[in-house]
Amino acid sequence: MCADRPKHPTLKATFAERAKSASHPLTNYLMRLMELKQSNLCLSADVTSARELLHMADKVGPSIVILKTHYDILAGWDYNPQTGTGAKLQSLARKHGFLIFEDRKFGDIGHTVQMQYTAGSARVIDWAHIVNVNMVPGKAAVQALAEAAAKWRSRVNYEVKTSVSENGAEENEDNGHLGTREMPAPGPYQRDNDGRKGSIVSITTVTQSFEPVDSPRFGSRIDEGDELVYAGIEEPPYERGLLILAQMSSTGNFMNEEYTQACVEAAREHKDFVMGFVSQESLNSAPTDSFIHMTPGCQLPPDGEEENGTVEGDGLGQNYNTPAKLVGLCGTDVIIVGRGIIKAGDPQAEAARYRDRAWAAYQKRISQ
Ligand code: S5P
Repeated sequence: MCADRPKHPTLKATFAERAKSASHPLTNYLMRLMELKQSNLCLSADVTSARELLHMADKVGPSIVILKTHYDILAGWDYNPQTGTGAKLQSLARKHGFLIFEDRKFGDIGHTVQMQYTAGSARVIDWAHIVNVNMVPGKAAVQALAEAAAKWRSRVNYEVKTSVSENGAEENEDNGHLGTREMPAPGPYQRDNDGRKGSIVSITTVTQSFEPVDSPRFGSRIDEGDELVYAGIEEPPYERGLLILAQMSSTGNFMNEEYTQACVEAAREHKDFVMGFVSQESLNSAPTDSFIHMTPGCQLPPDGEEENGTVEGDGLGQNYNTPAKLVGLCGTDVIIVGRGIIKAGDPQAEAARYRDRAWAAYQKRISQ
């Protein structure tokens, strides 16, 4: 299943060693977190409601280093930037020590992916440390996302202050991101005798300005769990990271070797934003490559049958391999597990089992 590639030095190095040479601050952080939690497990929380997602994140949080979401499959996602589902996830991430990876697979022209990433009701960039891109439209999508993230980063230490005033709003100035915006809002109208809308008699002005803040803007303290912060490591850096979807786990996908290599080239061109890949194997090949690899399509045979058990696909194109194969043989770093954990009778215990097996495979790999 994985290509017979020359062994790259990153396959033998510990995550602590690789953290030091990581070109992306979030990769450095993640690798230190992995060593601290002794976990290279990402939960793909493909449940059906935002409520279940938060419940699952809280239960499984201690075993994982990344929580992967598909926000658009969840019923009841609350879009409020301060108190909604994204903010609550951020809170759980701080409590348990994990990063959030929105598996959005952006795949459009640069301008559109920028808007999908930073705007709209979900405002993915505000709560997801990591996102991924499906590079079919070309490298420009990577460049565009990198620019959007850099712009977002440049204003992250500022918070929006909103004030409202009545009348006298002469100016309507827009100084850009760090300036002041004034938007006339509908004010009271005088009615004609027959009840039709007449002339405007007052103007309400909503003023939004960005002010510097010392505390993290996106670590909103929103519920009782907020006081808890995972000990032993600082909070993650503000930098956002990208994974390029370079290989897929599904039967008959169209990502051939040439395509995968184009993904690797794009990653090398944007090392300050691209952390690595969603792939089926390690793609580090140049001496200076230090990318991280995350791999879905992972399941374990039932407990007690691991020695001789096999894992079938899901009947819808998904293929599964064990952590031993993916981490040990194919050299991936993080396993991504969805239904193997969330459909288990005891997801918490099952997550611990996957964590143990994936970590053991990593330890075996670096010791060989
Ligand atoms: O090649 C891929 C890439 C991804 S991101 N194959 C995948 O399965 N995924 C995602 O990983 C998929 O969208 C799903 O969220 C998860 C696998 O879920 P599982 O239930 O099959 O473990």
